[in-house]
Amino acid sequence: MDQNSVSNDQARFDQIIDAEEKIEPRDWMPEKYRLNLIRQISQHAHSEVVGQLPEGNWIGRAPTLRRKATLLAKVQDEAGHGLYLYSAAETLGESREKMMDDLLSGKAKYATIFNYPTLTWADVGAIGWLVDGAAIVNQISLCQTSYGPYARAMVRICKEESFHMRQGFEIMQVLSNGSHTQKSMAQDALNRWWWPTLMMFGPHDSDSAHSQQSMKWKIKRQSNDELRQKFVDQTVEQAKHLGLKIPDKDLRWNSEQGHYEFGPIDWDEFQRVVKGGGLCNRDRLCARRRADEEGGWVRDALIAYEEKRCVRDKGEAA
Ligand code: FAQ
Repeated sequence: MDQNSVSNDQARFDQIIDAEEKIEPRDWMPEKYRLNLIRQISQHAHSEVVGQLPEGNWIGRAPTLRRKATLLAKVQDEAGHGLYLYSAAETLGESREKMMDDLLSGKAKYATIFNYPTLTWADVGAIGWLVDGAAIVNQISLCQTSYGPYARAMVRICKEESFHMRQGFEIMQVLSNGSHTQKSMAQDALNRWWWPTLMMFGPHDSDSAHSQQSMKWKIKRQSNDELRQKFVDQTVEQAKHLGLKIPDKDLRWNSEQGHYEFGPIDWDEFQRVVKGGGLCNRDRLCARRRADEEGGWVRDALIAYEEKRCVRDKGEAA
């Protein structure tokens, strides 16, 4: 390709980004834009898929039939989100097999939050309220991302995530208004999930390796710190409504800024969990590897069926 056509392509790409239009799979895009998107979208997909495991742990022990049916539907939705996202990454030329291999070999990252254990039923409520709540704050922003297939997947996912958040909040509401023991369970879950949830938004802007370029390309529309602040501001009010206490002695309303100030995040813990040292990293990968092995026969059967159908169709066409 000559130099002129590359600069024309780049100019067209810049024009689409500036005009707030979407880059589509067949459009020219800078190689680094493509690779950065594959990185972010595939990590996001892995998070959805691994994210089924902490709550899946409670499907067999949900306290009522209604709770069980709702939880089943929620966990199934997360699998669906993974599929939309893997499909979006495939439009950038990445194969599903490569993404899966990277997850199963431990090479790929996924959100650290899913490496924490779900010890009580209240954790299911806390995940819906806090983890899905944080995911929505981030994903509403991503509905405006510059890559078309990712933006469209986000719109669909956000609709389902808001149902997830409501079911989690409702579990917390019932527990908070229940017996002393139930309220203590809800508080204990909030105590354990609060700080890891704040880590979901990624490192502070000053330490975020990808943010600057991703914001220029409009892959990310708001920074890690902006989104984290938005989440804190809305969630502190919700905790008050539940009568629960956010486990942060430095939390205070700053009326000049119109925001809650909060205490320091333990980034050493974040790095430890990213590197595989969380309580459940090993269990999560083992569970995904087992699922991959046990599902192998289904994939083989589907491929064999497809091959047979192609041979039959060719025969009929001849
Ligand atoms: N965990 O330069 P940045 C959900 C890594 S979905 C692990 O700031 P970026 C639904 C980052 O990858 C939750 N690693 O990176 C659900 C990078 O490493 P790399 C997932 C993290 O991409 C609910 C390095 O640190 N959501 O919860 C994390 O610009 C309930 C430097 O960071 C998404 O993925 C982390 N939390 O910003 C399911 C949303 N944070 O690649 C089941 C889409 C950062 O250089 C139950 N993703 N790192 O090796 C994003 O918005 C962005 O990727 C960020 C990170 C904001 C996560």
